[in-house]
Amino acid sequence: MMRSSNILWALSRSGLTKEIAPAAYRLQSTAAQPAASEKVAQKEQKLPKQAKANKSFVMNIFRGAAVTDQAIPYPYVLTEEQKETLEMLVDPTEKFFEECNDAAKNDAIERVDEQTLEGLKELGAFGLQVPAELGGVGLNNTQYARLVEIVGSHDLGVGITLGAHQSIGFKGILIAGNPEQKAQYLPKVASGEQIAAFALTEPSSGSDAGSIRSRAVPSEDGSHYILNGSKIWISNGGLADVFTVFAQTPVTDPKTGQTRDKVTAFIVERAFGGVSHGAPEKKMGIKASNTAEVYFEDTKIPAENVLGGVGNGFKVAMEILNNGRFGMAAALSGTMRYSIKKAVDFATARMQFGRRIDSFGTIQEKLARMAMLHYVTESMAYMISSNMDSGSKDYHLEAAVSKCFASEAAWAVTDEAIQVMGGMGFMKESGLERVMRDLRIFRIFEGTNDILRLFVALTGLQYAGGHLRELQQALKNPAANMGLILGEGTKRAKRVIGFTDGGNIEGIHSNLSDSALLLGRAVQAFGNCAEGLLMKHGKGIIDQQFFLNRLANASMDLYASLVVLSRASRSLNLNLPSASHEEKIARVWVNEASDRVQLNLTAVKSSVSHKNFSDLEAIAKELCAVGNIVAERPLGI
Ligand code: MYA
Repeated sequence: MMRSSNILWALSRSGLTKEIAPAAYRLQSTAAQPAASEKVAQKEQKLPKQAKANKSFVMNIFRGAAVTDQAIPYPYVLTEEQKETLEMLVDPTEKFFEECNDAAKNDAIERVDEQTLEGLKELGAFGLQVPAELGGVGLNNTQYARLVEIVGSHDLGVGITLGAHQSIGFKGILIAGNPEQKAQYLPKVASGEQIAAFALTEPSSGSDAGSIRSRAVPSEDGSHYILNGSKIWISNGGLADVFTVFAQTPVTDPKTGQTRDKVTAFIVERAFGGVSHGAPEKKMGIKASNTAEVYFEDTKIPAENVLGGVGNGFKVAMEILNNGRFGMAAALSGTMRYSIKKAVDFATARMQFGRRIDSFGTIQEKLARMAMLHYVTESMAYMISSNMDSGSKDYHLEAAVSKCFASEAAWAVTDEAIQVMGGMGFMKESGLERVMRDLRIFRIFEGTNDILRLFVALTGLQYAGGHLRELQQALKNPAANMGLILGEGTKRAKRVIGFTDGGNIEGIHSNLSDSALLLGRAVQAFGNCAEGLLMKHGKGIIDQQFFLNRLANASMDLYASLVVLSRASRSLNLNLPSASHEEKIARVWVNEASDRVQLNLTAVKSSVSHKNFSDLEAIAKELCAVGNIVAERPLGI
């Protein structure tokens, strides 16, 4: 009686009649454009997503559930044969980067040295995931991650050349291409004979990927399209022979007969004509990689080069990006290894005040934190690659989290490595200055971390909203939905009244049981907070970015905690030599992460934070109204 009345209380307060609309997380400035505001209105009319089964841990924490199927035990997917193949590839790749590639030279000449490019082609590095029968190496995501890690530890500029080519450039052909498209294009891109690029971003369309203006109009006989438009900041844009291009195309709805523009993906060859590019961009980092504007002027594309179906281009773009994001975590865990090794080598050799500096607590804390950030990133990369290799489709939020986490962790780690090395770290010859410059872009491209945080929070809330709504529907006919009400409803009601089942996470090694409990409780608190936000704001939550960012940060900490607990448990179970080291990392991580989660959840709930948020909003508005710093100079002159 008590329980069900609490469910009803929760639902009556849920505001679900207001319903959470699909994620319309564009920035307000873009919503002011007529096309965008029309799009937002269309979105708001859509009904919320119904509850769907989803195995993603990150998705499910938004309803307070710790779904660990994809995470515990820590997945290991390689067969003996795949492991042997990988072993055969790791040493030559390491050797190639150590002996044949010169990252400093590539950075200085602002391109990848010809010999390096040729060597990489010979190694098969341009077609790592292309099936062997189409001329590639045929690696799965996990094998690919291990090789990408090597690239990331040596030369991020080369990494972007390779990544823009295969992680996004021709990935669309690999995952959405038909057999003819695969047979036609994959052998040439796999060998490196043709370089590929991904052309989505435009001058007026960055994070708001759906608002692109390039347009492809079908010919009357339907045999081809004529493409016009320009793309900016295209990695490999000046080198590529084959582009995955996104453009608006007119699409007629068979039901209403109405025609409106929808995004379509095309495979465009430079040889089709009308394709040109600008000069290589002058950049802060990843200078060795080519970045250029690309122009399409009356480019004639055969109709059979539509990729993934007419009007499906936005989904194709998202799938390509989702699919490639774990690669960034893999590459950057390699970069972190490089930076940490530099810092450790220095700290164990440098004498100050009569002692090696690694004996000081200040340096110890820095090194330990660097190792923790690396451990989380590496654990995420291989967990996600394994999930993808096991056929999971429920990894998009995890991939977005890993991209944000890795890019921020690698920045923090390299920054601290420079700090440990002091003046020496600041010198070019330390090899960290280039890495620091190279790393800055990783928080910006492949979806800015800001947009990805909103993507994670809003997608999670949308999912939780679907579950709440399902329960609301079920309560209209309790007799027919007793199972759902008793299952979902009781769990939710228990959380709402603060009566939990202990919130433990099953399958974690007993040495880490306290940490597992902390994580379980934090997940429940997170679910309460997320549902509370839904109940309070309904679809208005879309505009509450101060709250959404805090939810996203907490969700990142929760996923990070899960991956380290799972990986350390595996190491303990296998009695690996590093198990006790990993156990310590996991324990400290979860203790500190659970404190940060609480802080973020408190910020969502507390009136002091709410006042802070409205003050922050006002400060920013005042700054923008004045167009500069508002506070008078202390000297008045
Ligand atoms: S490439 C350019 C990168 N650009 C971006 O990443 C653009 C970022 N923007 C977006 O992702 C979207 O526009 C956002 C949504 C997220 C803002 N997965 O109405 P909507 C669905 C699956 O919310 P919008 C570069 O940087 C959604 O559910 N589905 O959309 C080069 C909805 O479905 P439905 C998704 O508000 C870097 C529909 O789409 C996703 O317009 C070079 C509409 O959604 C998703 N993620 O915007 C890197 N998002 O209609 C090189 C939305 O069914 C690689 N949806 O409700 C380096 C690799 C490492 C090195 C490797 C070495 C070898």
